[in-house]
Order: sequence, then structure tokens, then C-alpha cells
Amino acid sequence: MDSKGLEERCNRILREMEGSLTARDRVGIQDFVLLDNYTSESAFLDNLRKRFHENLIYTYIGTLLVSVNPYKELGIYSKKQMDIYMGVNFFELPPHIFALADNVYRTMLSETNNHFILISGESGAGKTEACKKVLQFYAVSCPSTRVLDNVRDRLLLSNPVLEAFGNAKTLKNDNSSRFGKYMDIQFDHKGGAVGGHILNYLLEKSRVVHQNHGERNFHIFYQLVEGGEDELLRWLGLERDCQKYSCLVRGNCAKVSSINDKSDWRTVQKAFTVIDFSESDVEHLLAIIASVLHLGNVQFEKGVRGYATLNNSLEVHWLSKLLGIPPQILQQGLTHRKIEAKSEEVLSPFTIDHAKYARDALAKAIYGRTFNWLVGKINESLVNKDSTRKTVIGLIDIYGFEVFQTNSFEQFCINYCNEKLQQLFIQLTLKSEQEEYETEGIEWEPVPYFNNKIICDLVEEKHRGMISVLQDEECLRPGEATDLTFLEKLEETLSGHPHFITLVFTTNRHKLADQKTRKTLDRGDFRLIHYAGEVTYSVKGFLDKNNDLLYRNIKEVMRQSQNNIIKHCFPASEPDSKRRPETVATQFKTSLTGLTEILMSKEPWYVRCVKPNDGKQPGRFDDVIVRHQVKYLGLMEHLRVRRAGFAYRRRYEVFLQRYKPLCPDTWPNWKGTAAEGVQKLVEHLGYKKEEYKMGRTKIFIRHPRTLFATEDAFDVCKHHTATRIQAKYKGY
Ligand code: AD9
Ligand code: MG
Repeated sequence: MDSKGLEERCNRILREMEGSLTARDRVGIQDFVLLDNYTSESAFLDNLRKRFHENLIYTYIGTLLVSVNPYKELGIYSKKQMDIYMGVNFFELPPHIFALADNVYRTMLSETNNHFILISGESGAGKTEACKKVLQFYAVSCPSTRVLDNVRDRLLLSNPVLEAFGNAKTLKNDNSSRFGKYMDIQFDHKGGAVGGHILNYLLEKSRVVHQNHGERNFHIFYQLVEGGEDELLRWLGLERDCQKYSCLVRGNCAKVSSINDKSDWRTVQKAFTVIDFSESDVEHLLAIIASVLHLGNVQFEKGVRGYATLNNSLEVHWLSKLLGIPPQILQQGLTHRKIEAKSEEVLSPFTIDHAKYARDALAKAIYGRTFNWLVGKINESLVNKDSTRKTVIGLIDIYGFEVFQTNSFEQFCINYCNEKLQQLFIQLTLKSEQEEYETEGIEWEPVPYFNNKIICDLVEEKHRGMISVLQDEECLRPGEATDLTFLEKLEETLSGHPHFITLVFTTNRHKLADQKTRKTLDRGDFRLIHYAGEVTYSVKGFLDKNNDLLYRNIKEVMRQSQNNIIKHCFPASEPDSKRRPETVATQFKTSLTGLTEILMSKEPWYVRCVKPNDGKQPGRFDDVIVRHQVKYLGLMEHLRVRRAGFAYRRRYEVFLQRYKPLCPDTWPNWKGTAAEGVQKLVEHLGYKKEEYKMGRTKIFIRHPRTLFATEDAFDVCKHHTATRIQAKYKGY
């Protein structure tokens, strides 16, 4: 295509975009970058609302995709839709998650580098659904062979298994992710999906033994009880009645209308076979799930001198059978702990409260470790042993920011994780974007934005951050520290921090209820002013949950298990608890730092999910709720940076190397500098002056459509060359 053809094509795209502008009153515009009044939050909101009511849930800000949860099936994810979006330039079709997925994929192939898609938004905003759509798109659109189809099925079916074990109904979302997930999809140089790897982050284990009102335990328990075949349930000693199991009914809502446990069970069963679980793996896994249910029903009675004894031997019978541990050993493990007295180990009996605590700790440990085993097992089935170079697309789907009436250690970790990802977003978009303009010497009007680094530091800073205080409090003063002493220590260390508030250090303004839950501060609370709003946390249980203590002798009991998975999860080589390991929050912090490093080495893409209302209702767009999210997701700032800035940049060498066949002056052997070559090239391609800028090392292109048009011209050129070569060789 010559430069005239190219210009025509650009103009056609522009006309199409403008065509959609004429319909703007009804359906809004599909890229916020084209919004006239782009600094106005109300105009932004109007556009999002209009589109939402037209069932147009996707809108771009440049290449960032904003998605509003429709809470209803829209029929826009069919195979036909996928075909439409496959291989088509990003801005030529209405915004869609498939367009983004396709764009990432093609960029990865053409640039042979690694990418990730960060999907963020608060709980229930649609992250997990978006992640699944991307995966489905790749499954359908990537090249297919028998081997690749096998990998594809495994990638797809790892999802229902992970969701069964790691998701649960909460008050915010009937299918809430209770673990963080980062999944790499590996591609070969032809674009075939050849493998994958999953990293999982901090599962909310406490849910195994406790659920708030209106919430459930992890889906798998209900699936098994509702869907398991009669014979299977008999073998596991289970009845087909969730009400019989105390750890399934704490939230008093075993049945949920939007969830079909029976059919989900069938999907999970099928998935097990596809992802290489042997019959014995499945048996042992289900034996563990049933054991947790039996363990939850274990009750203690007051025995001699008030110490705990076990009163229902039936539960112990089943536990013993399913875990393959002699009943006496189990019984002793559940009612005693080993302590060292004068270099001798003696058994000390539990009080009833203590025994309940140890029982719950065991249930959590068994489930949490089994979950890790499960991820490891899935990874084994996704592994690609071929050592040829692969490129990857990473998908991040974590638990979204959440605020409940009562917030505890779990919310603290989840919301901290969201702070970290927000920080990454800021670093990669707003901050680095502006810094790059500066270093490249491009004229630039800085855009102010709220940098949440201050909150990340508050939580994770060495020595004086909250996680450090939490770790020290336990390690330096084991046995003495309590939740309240932890709070006092926080007050001492953080007094005056603008994002940390407790009753002691409050002004009248702060005693007021927080915005979201209207909760006033009590003595045992602290409030954090997160990037996404204020959250009041109750300090109760922080130390305990952070320690995640499992007595040594119960570990020894588990080591005697004949269940292969339990054996794997409680290895003999486990470090002795005498040397205190890092606590939960410290480990979480370390793993999130690791995640950030992984992501920093890849090219970022973003999906920002927005929740339209708090009632999970279709068709309701609550302005206050959406406005709040638009604010804290930094969408306005992102738009401003995009508007003022340049959507694409390429190092001169890379740009010239790729596109030089398009210009006779540079093709085939350009002798000048890369920058001069690029200048020649863009002049030849007819780029308008305002469309690009030449930096110190890179060319900056304002609109993606310019680059896409160049890319199209390149495709045509490649095609011509191929035809010419074919024609040439035909003669021989
Ligand atoms: V959490 O942080 O894990 O609690 P997510 O993952 O952001 O949250 P999720 O994707 O699970 O939310 O979406 C919540 C529910 O919204 C889903 O179960 C669907 O019922 C609904 N949803 C989300 N996205 C879509 C969509 N694109 N189309 C239709 C959707 N329904
Ligand atoms: Mg989710």
C-alpha cells in the first residue's frame, strides 16, 4: 500500500470512528480518548452510563479496556464473535475483551516478547469472568493440532477445578475468588499455546472453619455433597445433606440460587480426567475434602479435670479411615500437645477451647496445603518440557478490593494486594509514562495523580511497616503479645501517619463513621485510608491468623497418613516450628514482591473492571458507586495522560528494522543512523507532523491507528514479497 492508500485507510478508520460519533447521543463513544470534554468526570460517567444501558459494557481509553459488569448474559462471547475479532485491528471493531486479547497475542508474536494482562477492580466487578474470556479466546484462536488441543483443554479445565477449591460465595460475589492467581500461557513461535504455569497467592483458609452470615465455604464441599454419586458418598461416610456439616452452614446459606452445585460437580469431575489426575489422586483428594467435613463435626467434652475428650467416635472412625491414620493416634493428636519439659517431651492435655482451636487449625492446614498441592498438580499437567524459546502472556486475576461490615486480617491482606497492583499500574502507566517523556526530551504537561506508594509503604516498609510490626510482635514476644498490644505497637510506630487512624489518634472528623460501612471506630479497630476508600479493620484475631500455628505433634500425626496427598503436604523434612518461620503476612509480602518483579519484566496491558451497583443487579447503574471506582482506579488520570501523550513508542532500531521494506530510501540497506532512517520512513509513509514526535532513542506515535495502518501496509508488503518469491521460483 502506498502512502496515499495508507492515508485513505487512516481516513476510513477515522470516518468510522466519527460515524460512531454521530450516534454518540445514544450509545456514547467507544474510546474515551475521543471524548470532547475529556477532563470532566461527569462526561466520563455519562459515556459509561449510556453505553451500559445499550449493553455496550466495554470502552477503551487508548489500549486500556474498561469493562462494566452487566450482571446478565449478553451473548457476546460466542465462537462467531471470536472469529470476528480474530486478527482484526484493535480499533476497527467495537471495544471487546476479545479485541484486547487478540491485540496482545499479535503483539507478542510480532515482537517476540512477553506480556501480561492485569485485570483489576473491586470484588464482583468481573475480573474472573474477564480472565476466563481471554483464556477461551486463546483456546479457540490459537493454531490447533492434536497435541496443542490437549494443552488447550488442560488450560481451560484448570479453571473450574481451581474455582471449585478456591472460590466461594461472599456477600459481594457468589463466585468470589478467595486466592490470587497469576497464570502464564506459553506460546511457541508459531503462536500455538504449548503450556502454562500458575502461581497462587494466599488462600483465605479461615473460610474452611468460619463463614460470615450469608456466605459459604469453598464451592467444592457443596459440590461433593450435592453432586457426588451415592456410592462415593457412602465410601466417604457422607450424607447428602449440607445441613449435617457444621462447617458448611456457619453462614446459613448452603443453597444459592445462582449456583448449580450438581452440574458444577460434573464439570469438575470431567476436568480431573483431562488434567491428568489419576483415579487414586481423585480418591485421595476427595477423601481429604470429606475429612475436613468430618473434622468440622468433631466435638469435645469435658473429661477428667476439665480437659477435652472426644465424644463422637464416629467422626474419628471416618477420619481414621479416610486419612489412613490409626484412630488412637488421631484422638491423642486432637486432644493433646507435646511440650518440652526439662529436655523431655511430655503430652499436655488441651482444654476444650484449646482443642477446638487445634482442630480448626488442622482443618485449615489440611485444606490450605491440599490447595497448594492441587495447583502443583495442575502445573505438572501444563508443563512444557520442550526447551525451545517460548513467549508468554500472563493473566492476573486476584481477589478484588473488599469492604465488609467487619473486616479482619483476610481483608487486610486482600486490600494490601490491591494496593500493590495499583502501585504497579501507577508505576507502569502514569509515572513511567511521564518519566519517559522527560528522559526522551518530549515536551510534556505533567498530569497530577494520587500515588498510593505511601499506603504500600505504610503496610510493607521494613522495620516500621504494619507487616513488620506484626511479625516482630509475635517473634520477639511470643506468648505475651496480644491483638491489643499489636494495636498499641502500631499506634506507637505509626502515630501521625495520614493513612492510619485509631481511636487514640483521632480527630473528631475521624471518629465519624467511615464512608462505606458507616462504622465508627472502636478501641480494637484501626482504619486505613486506602486508595480505594476507607476501611475499618478489627484487630481481633490478627496475631493468631498471622501466626497460623499448627502444633508440632499434630503435624507428626499427619505424617503417619496413608493418604498420598497428605503425605506430600506434611513432609518429614518440614522445618521444626521451634525456629519460628516467617509469618503469613510476611510471606505474602515476599510473594507479592516476587509477582511485581515477574510483571515488571513484561509488557503490560490493562482491563479495569467496574461494578455498576452493589446489588448484583442487571440494568442498574449507580452513579455514586461507579464515580467512586472511576476515581480510585485512576481512569481520569489515565485518560489525561493518554490524551496528552502518545499511545505507542518504539526504539528507532526496532521500528526501522521492521518497517524499512515500506520505503525505497531505507530498503534494503540503510546506511545512516536509525533515527534518520525512521524520519525518512515516516515522511515516506505520510505521517502528519502532529501524529508523531522524535525522542532521543524512540519514535512516539500519538494514535494507535497510525501504527496499525503502518502494520497493515507491512502485511500487504509482506504478502507481495511472498507472491513475488513464489512467482520467481515457479519458473524453475
Ligand atoms: V472477586 O474479587 O473474585 O470477589 P470478580 O472476580 O471481579 O470478583 P467475577 O468475575 O466473579 O468478579 O464476577 C461476578 C459475577 O458477575 C459473575 O459471577 C457473573 O455473574 C457476573 N459477570 C461478571 N462479568 C460478566 C460478564 N462479562 N457478563 C455477564 C458477568 N456477567
Ligand atoms: Mg474473582
